[in-house]
Amino acid sequence: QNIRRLVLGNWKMHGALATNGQLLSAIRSAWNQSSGAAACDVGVCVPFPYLAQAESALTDSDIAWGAQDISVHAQGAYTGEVSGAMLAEFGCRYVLAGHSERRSLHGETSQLVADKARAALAAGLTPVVCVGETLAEREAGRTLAVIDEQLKPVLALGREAVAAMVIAYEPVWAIGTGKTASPEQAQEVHAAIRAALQGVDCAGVRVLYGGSVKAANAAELFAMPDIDGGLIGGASLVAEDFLRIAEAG
Ligand code: G2H
Repeated sequence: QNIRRLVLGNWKMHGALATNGQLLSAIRSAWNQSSGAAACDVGVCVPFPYLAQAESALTDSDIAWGAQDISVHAQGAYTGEVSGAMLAEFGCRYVLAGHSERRSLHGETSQLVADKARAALAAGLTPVVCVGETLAEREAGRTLAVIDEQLKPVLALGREAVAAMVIAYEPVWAIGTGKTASPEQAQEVHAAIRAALQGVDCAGVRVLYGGSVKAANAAELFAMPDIDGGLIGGASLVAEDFLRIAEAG
């Protein structure tokens, strides 16, 4: 099956107006001149305050933008939360749901992550649902069981919902650590995710790999049969690196 690739940057809590401006215009002009856009979708998930900047810098380009989190609520007395409708007003296409930093630092459960995915879909956004095991879970031989548990409430949203999502596999032990899963290690989990997606008739959903993806290792990861692109943290902050990864997509 030929699944269109996606390379998505996750800036995390990095950036400033001046440096963002340089980064966004560098990736915009280079990607627009590249032939890569024919084969691969590219986007950047920026901190909330910079959504308007991303929108004005990237409108009418081949690069989409999005946010890193979303409220499960549509509106109301939820101080500090940001709704899907608000993200849509700023032209977001993507929103991350359940990044491991949200799960571990903010106690997000797999059910909450599924609720966030549903809120994103309701606002017309593409949720990028992140799953991944910790080092302790991997060493205990629980990797596939953990992924299964994390996917369960998401898959329960049903075929139509799942078909409109992106899944990202990010082994927690490989995030920002410089350790990358080997292509074979990643492929094993991606194949299991693909099988779970197939169970709801959604085998065509894109499954991204994330965790210390760099220009030097992107091509070998993306060459694996069930890896459909990447979720890129640190390397998405350097235009040249991010573009090289996108070219590998
Ligand atoms: C995983 C990834 C992007 P990094 O968190 O979401 O970050 O590429 O820095 O490991």
